[in-house]
Amino acid sequence: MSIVNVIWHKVPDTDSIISALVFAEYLVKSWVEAKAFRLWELNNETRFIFDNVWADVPELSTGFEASSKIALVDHNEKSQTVDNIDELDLEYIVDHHKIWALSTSKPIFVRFENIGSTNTLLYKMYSEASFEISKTNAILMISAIISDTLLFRSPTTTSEDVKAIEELNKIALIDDLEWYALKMFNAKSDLWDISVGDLIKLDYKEFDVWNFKIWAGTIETTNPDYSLNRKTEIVSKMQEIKSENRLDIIILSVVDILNEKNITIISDEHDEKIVKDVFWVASSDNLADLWARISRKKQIIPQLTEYYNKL
Ligand SMILES: [Mn+2]
Repeated sequence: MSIVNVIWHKVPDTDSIISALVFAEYLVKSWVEAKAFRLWELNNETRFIFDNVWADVPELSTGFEASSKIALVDHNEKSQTVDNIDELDLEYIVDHHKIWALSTSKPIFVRFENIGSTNTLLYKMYSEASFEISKTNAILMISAIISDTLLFRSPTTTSEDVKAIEELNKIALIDDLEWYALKMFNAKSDLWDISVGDLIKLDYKEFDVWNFKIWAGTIETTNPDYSLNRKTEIVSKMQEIKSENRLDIIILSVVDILNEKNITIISDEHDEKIVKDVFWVASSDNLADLWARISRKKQIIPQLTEYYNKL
């Protein structure tokens, strides 16, 4: 039997990377040969978490041959996964995002729930199967849930996420979760040596609505001024990315995690008008104040999707 390659989306965040590791282990415990791969470098937050527990980072994949078995975690859209997904043998999806144009040629295993983190879902799957969770994995899974829910600040948070952290912490034994979360957020905000191009691509979702191509980037940070002060450079790079990728719209939300505020950078007048129509906010000097819309998944992408759906 050939191995199942468990992969996360192209631009990996903490939840997706840890999901891949934890789900690969779940498959192995279920007697399915599986291995987690990464498609990209880790961001500073994820690096901090892995260093903290001395966990091994999954190998970088150089691509998968046609017919390789694949499991997708924390994503399900073609625009966010490996380029040759259509040639691969998709067997599993474990995710908590919206679903767009998903189709397969044979029955597969899927598990979706409307909860704050894929790791909460994996925690439930481990519990249901009575699989043991190691201390290292418990710390990793807690970190992933903290990262996706911004320690319960995000409106995506459910009581199941809270419960999962509570239960996992009986194994992980992290004394002060607030303090630990702040260390994570500060690591994520440490962007002093990053180029503007990498900053824009740090955490973005590209998605299609019919023929429209939408790019929604986010910088979750405890230091929003750092990015906002580089606005001029960022705007011109965003214009470049927009024309290179033939995007219909590109936005970059600078999310102040601790104050729960979203200032979004917009690169041209066309996008300014759309942001105004969608979110009912005026923008000036390439900035729109989107108030407390700190969840891209719930407060940005659905609204943009609905707008383009109606065009
Ligand atoms: Mn996630």
